[in-house]
Amino acid sequence: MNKRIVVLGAGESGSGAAILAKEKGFDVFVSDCGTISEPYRALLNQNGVQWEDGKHSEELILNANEVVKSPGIPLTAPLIQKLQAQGTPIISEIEFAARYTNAKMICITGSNGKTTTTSLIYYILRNAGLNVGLAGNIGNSLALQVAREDHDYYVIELSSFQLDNMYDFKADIAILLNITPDHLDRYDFKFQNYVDAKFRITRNQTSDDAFIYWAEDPVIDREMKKLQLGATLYPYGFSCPNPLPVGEDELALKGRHNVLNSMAATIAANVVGIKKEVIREALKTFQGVEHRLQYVATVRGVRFINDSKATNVNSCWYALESMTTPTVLILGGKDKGNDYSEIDDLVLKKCHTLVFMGLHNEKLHEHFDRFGLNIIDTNNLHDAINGAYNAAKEGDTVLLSPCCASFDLFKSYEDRGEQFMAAVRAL
Ligand code: UMA
Ligand code: ADP
Repeated sequence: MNKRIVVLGAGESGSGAAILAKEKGFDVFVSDCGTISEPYRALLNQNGVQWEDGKHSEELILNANEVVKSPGIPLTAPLIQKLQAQGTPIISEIEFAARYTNAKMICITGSNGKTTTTSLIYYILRNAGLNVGLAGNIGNSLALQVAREDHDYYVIELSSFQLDNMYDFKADIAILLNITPDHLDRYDFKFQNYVDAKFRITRNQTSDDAFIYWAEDPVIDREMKKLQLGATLYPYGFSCPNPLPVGEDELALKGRHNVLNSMAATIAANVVGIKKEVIREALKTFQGVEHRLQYVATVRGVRFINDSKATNVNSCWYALESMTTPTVLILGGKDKGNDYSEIDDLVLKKCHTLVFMGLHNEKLHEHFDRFGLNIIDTNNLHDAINGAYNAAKEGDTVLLSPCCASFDLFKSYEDRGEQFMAAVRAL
């Protein structure tokens, strides 16, 4: 009998894993407790994959030889606990997909800057003419690409959720950008659990592999003093030798954090062996990624910036740090166990108005009301933008950098950013 692989969740990750498992000849079953969206349903049907949705039928799941878990499903889910208790191996889609490719794996993790740095590295490798795929938390299933395409390199953005269930996987090049509190609701509200998940990116690395990390990050620095890693180490930062082949002012991406992201990308490209001229040109021309400190428009002298992807406090810190004018900050949404004190100094230095935009603004009031700033309380985008616009003077910036996830009022951070930009353009 064929080995039975059960895939839990049929979004981008699970559907891709199911297609690859089917292609490799396993007995595959997909179970999703929600409604499988139409494109994924069609993909599964076209490939003859058996599935169910609206439930997790234990009798069809607990008999698996191995389970591929979608990253959005928490380890605390009762079904996962049951599988663990009976000793069924549970792996991530990345772990599964990597078994079926010999491509070089360039993996990027960190609390902030993953998508930007992943996209930049992909851009450099493409410009160098390499056969490269872009995968992982950036939104593309690695498994589907391994099933359908044949790349020599993959640039893979890894979330802590994906790293949680990776065991034998090895990154040829691993990058750790920074570690600040995020997703604590998934880590028992213990920061160290999240730190440990991030460091799983170095698992199985040997001296033939590269570990590129931001040496000035206090959390990374503390861990590096504790750990004995097998990889060849490439620390970077403002206190390390400067790897950039261009001046900071020539970088297409602006802001101090992007200097760091560009350093990490440059070192990765050097390790791959890409010519300096190609790296230089790419750093000068890379267009950046939407919803990250994205300029929207200037209306009556007020600049509007969409930083909807700032879903934690640290990313908002970098956004505020890069502000050069008085600022009206729009923040709020689904709180993930945030500690707002990290941005206190910058809020006091740069902002005259805070606009709270969320269904539950109590925690924001509790933290920020005592500062004596102008506070505007809203529970929808329309009121938030109008409030911000009325409070802003000519020359000010209205910055949407919410520190929070978007799911209380929006479908996703992209949806929040799109709606914000459309509303600004309609002012
Ligand atoms: N589901 C179950 N059982 C459960 C819970 C959920 O069946 O107990 C089902 C849902 O009904 C849904 C499916 O699981 O149909 C969704 O799975 P998922 O949440 O893992 O989402 P995917 O579409 O598979 O996308 C995932 C990543 N999502 C998350 O980690 C939440 C995507 O990252 C990633 O791009 C994709 O795999 C491919 O690797 C997104 C993300 O938000 C961008 N990541 C977080 C972040 O960046 O902060 C970590
Ligand atoms: P991620 O994929 O890790 O969420 P993104 O590249 O999408 O990272 O950026 C998320 C947010 O973090 C954006 O607001 C962006 O401006 C900010 N950011 C980007 N790089 C860094 C960095 N190195 N440190 C802190 N914040 C960053």
